[in-house]
Amino acid sequence: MTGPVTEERALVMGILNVTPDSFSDGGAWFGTDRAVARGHELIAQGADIVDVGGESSRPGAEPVPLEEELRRVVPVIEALSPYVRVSVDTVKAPVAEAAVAAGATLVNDVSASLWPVAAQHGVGWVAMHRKGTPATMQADPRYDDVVTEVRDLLAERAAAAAGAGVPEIWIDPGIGFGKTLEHNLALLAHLDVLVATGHQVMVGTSRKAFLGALAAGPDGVPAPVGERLAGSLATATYALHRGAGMVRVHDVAATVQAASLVGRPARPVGTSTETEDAT
Ligand code: HH2
Repeated sequence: MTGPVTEERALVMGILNVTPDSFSDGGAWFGTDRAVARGHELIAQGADIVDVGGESSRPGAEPVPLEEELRRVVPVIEALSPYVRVSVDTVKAPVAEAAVAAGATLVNDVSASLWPVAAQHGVGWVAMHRKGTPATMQADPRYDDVVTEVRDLLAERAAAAAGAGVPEIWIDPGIGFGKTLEHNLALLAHLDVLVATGHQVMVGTSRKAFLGALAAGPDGVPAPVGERLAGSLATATYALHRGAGMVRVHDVAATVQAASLVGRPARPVGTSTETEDAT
């Protein structure tokens, strides 16, 4: 192998949480200098987009005041946007506006409601599905048919965004946002239903709680966030194989490698021209 076949793979969005309380890396990149340094690491690992967020959306997270969120994300976006495509992970229109002014060209919106901002500024938009708010969303979420309900909501919002002139639209099932383990697995298994809408699909499973539950030990204790790489890679690879065009991840280097395999066209056995690492 000579390295990732980047021109043949789907996009990998690297997560940069400039927060003290994110579920897997809270505090690790908090503060402008640390966050910018981490952003450059993600770029070096092959991230196509760096997703800068200043407010955790984990279950139970406290809302962050507007001024504080601006203080967290704007300088980081200004510093990174000359080097990589930057998205902003926010549900606040003024933060999205300031992020775009600072160089972001994609609004990653877990509330699926900020398309007017994207339309006004001619930038891309990710519409993610969630049920409820971080404070309450994991308290007994229920659906009659989770796949259809998620698809219908996202298709409706995406149509509104397209009508408003948003130049680039992604839809995202919102794994873990008001979803049980079974809901998450159903959405992944039926990702083709989202792909069939004709919109580009992105998926974020990285290190999420359902992977911990699936990897629980014999005592039933969920695998901690640091031990969810296998599940993260497996679900990202599966989502890409099922037609997602982008995955949002913490572990960029490993995911780039996995994504390169998925995008690689199969060749008949015996036609390989590669000589290194023949085993
Ligand atoms: N998940 C999280 C945050 N933003 N955006 C999209 N489009 N899709 C997702 O699945 C998604 C998202 C939650 O993960 P993380 O940013 O690591 O944690 P926190 O919200 O605690 O900062």
